[in-house]
Amino acid sequence: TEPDVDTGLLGFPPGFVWGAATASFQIEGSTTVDGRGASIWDTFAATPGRVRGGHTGEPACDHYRRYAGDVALMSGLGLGAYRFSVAWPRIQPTGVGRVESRGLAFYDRLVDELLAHEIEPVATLYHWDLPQALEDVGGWRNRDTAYRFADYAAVVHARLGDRVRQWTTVNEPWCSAFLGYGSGVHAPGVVDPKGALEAAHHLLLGHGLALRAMSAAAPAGHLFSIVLNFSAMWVDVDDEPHRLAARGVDGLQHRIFLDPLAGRGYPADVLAGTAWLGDWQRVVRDGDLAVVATPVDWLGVNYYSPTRVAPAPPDHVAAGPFAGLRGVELLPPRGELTGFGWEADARAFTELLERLGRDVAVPLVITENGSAFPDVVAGGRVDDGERTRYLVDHLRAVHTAIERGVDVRGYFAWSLLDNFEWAAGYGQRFGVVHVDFATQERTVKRSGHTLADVIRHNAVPAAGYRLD
Ligand code: GBH
Repeated sequence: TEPDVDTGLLGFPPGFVWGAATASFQIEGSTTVDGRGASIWDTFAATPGRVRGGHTGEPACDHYRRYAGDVALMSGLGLGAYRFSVAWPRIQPTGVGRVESRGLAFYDRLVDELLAHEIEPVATLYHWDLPQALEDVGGWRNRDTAYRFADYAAVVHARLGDRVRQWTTVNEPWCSAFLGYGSGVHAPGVVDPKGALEAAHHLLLGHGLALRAMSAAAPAGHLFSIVLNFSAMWVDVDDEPHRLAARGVDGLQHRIFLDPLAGRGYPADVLAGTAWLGDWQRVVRDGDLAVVATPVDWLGVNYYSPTRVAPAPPDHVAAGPFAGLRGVELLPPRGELTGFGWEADARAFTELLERLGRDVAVPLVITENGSAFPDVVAGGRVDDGERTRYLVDHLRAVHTAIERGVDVRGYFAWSLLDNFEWAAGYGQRFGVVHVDFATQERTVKRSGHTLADVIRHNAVPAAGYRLD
């Protein structure tokens, strides 16, 4: 449709939720205080060669101590919601049994501070910082971890549930399974393709068990979700081999989660395509699929970039994280790239959202979207034109999808702050707020000011990158 002629703005639906997202290990620091146990990311970062520059979870954004200032910053941006994650090893230092009240107290303070600023807390229970003690007995390759996760979820929900209404179980189980146990580029750094598939099932099982544990005790109005990482699979040629290659990657990234969550079980083509690795389905016990299919209220969509796919000889095993994938080649990104080398093309986002609008029965929330670029602070300002363009282009893509009938309820920018970017350390900056890690000084970037304008208008400009 045409933009409003007077304002040149593309308006979002009334009540659309605007927020920003972070994750515990990426921002908190204070990794050894208040009884916190070690997580797999502490171990991984302490292992030479794993994280660029030898960077660790210290000091990150020192958010554990600076949370009040950070909430004030959110308030200044006009955020209506804040998506954060709870560090399991702060709550249960060994992942099982004894609860550390000082860890819970931190999230209490954070939630109270958010509510005092009228910012809705959206809590994620697992954003990759598994207690190391659980990894020592097999981590997500061990079925027991799913039960431990449900116990932990119930503890956090019981403590914060009087104030937190929005809950996500697991962030991007694909990354935990396939980067953690497939390619090993994320913690715990294991290369075991069959184990990655088993981990994927245990993550889904943990999600379902946690949902059941929480909703059994939940007051009316609590909303539960899972967050998946999505891409659009792009091919150069529209023929059968290319379509099949794209479908193969889509299967191992998307449908391996979407289908069981929707009660359809694991997709037949994924089972057939991965059988050569061995019978990973032996870990799927009677009743598991019903637990996994426990309904969610909304689906979290994390989106960054499209994926380029091409067919390869049938026995060719693609390098990288897609455990079990044969006959497919992942092509390098092209065109405009972000500082991380990821392709920036907002059309893929609209395409993905329309596809999810067709295939997913619940409303969607964009729980992460953003880009990494090196920023320069000059005269107290950060003029991140590229990130600003990425942001506005991707918001227009969301707007288009909504116009075409996709039920998208909110958008969370990744990320509020520059932070510990996993295997890339502090070298990749995703924040709409710049962080000087030496001084911990925060500077709102041009992208942050633009996000604030978007929120104030509940609209994006139809053309160009300025609102006022
Ligand atoms: C998210 O993961 C995380 O939830 C968040 O913690 C993180 O900081 C943020 O993204 C930025 O990384 O490797 O070139 O083939 C996103 C994970 C990003 C994984 C895109 C796959 C494919 C690009 N995905 N990536 S490439």
